[in-house]
Amino acid sequence: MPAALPVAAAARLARLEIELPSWGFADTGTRFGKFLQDAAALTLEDKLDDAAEVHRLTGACPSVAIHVLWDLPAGGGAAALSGLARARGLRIGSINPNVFQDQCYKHGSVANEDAAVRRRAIDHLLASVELGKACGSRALSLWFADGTNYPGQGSVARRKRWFADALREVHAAMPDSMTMLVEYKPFEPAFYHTDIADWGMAYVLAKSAGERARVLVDTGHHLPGQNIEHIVSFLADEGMLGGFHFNDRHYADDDLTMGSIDPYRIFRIFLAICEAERALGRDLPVEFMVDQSHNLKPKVEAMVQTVVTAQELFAKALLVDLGALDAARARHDIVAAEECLRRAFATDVRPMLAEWRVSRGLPADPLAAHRASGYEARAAAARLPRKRASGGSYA
Ligand code: RM4
Ligand code: MN
Ligand code: MN
Repeated sequence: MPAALPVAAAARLARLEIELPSWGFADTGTRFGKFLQDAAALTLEDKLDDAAEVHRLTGACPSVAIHVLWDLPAGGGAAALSGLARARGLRIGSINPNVFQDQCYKHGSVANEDAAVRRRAIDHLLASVELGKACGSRALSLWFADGTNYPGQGSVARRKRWFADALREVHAAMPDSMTMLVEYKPFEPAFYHTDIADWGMAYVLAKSAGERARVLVDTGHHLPGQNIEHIVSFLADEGMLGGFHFNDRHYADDDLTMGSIDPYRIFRIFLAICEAERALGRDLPVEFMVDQSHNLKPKVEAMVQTVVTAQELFAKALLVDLGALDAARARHDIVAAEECLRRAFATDVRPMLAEWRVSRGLPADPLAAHRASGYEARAAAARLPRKRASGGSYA
């Protein structure tokens, strides 16, 4: 294996942009409790400051995903939003509507039996399109909590049609520059059936919504044993892979740091991307986003760790000799094919990445640079007095 990153791999890695979630910097908890951190962000400005710090350290995170009601509880403010991001060297990334927290959504949003609630949910989605237009966002990222808890509670087919109608209406309102991302999740908060439970349902709804709708793969949203890289390859080959929400899991939708539990899985997902890009002859037009809430780790540290991990695992995937892999496949040499993966995965890419970062004017070790910068202590000093007064916000 090479001592420095091969030129093409270094160039591709430099084009890997990872979108950070605003909600990853705020105090969050579990359904049993929420433990506040002195330096956790309270306001949208704090969240953008934190995201800018991660971008300064890694050079890889120029955009921030917005969760509409968590970041703009009062609504509006789109013009100010892009200005706030721009002032920090960032741009606004995906817009994430919220049709799950208000009391009216107790029995669902666009699949609610009550037409007035369905209308209200669609109106919020349409307002989110307008927000995205105003701040130049290129993605409307949709996740729905809709589902049922008990057999007989809902008509699956009728709910499916309501979903299809809603997504079509929202798609029709999107500008050409915007992609609709349809996220799936097998369960939680619903425990019997979830309306968009897997990639197949997301695919069907995206197809019926319109030509700029794609599937979003959240790596934490699969039942145990699911082969995620298979889904990624399949969707990419269909031109229906829209993006990722990266995180790791052990049991359910745990939102743990990417690669902390199963780095080989993330490596295989990146390899699926490398193979799809080779077939396509260019970079896949997908959004690489993080969806994590670090309720115990310091937020900025966890996010830096995430980005560095993503770069390491993508670099390892870029080291796979795809020519040798195909040659081994052609002669049915299973062991040689698997060894192509194992050799690349076992390579310690950290020295190569340190050198690559320095050559780009970035800290060799972003996490160490962050710890040495005093950012956390400064953020805590500035935020703690405000936090005492307000008690913190959920996200
Ligand atoms: C979901 C899903 C969405 C996120 C919500 C809050 O599990 O991952 O992407 O916006 O949580
Ligand atoms: Mn997600
Ligand atoms: Mn999730």
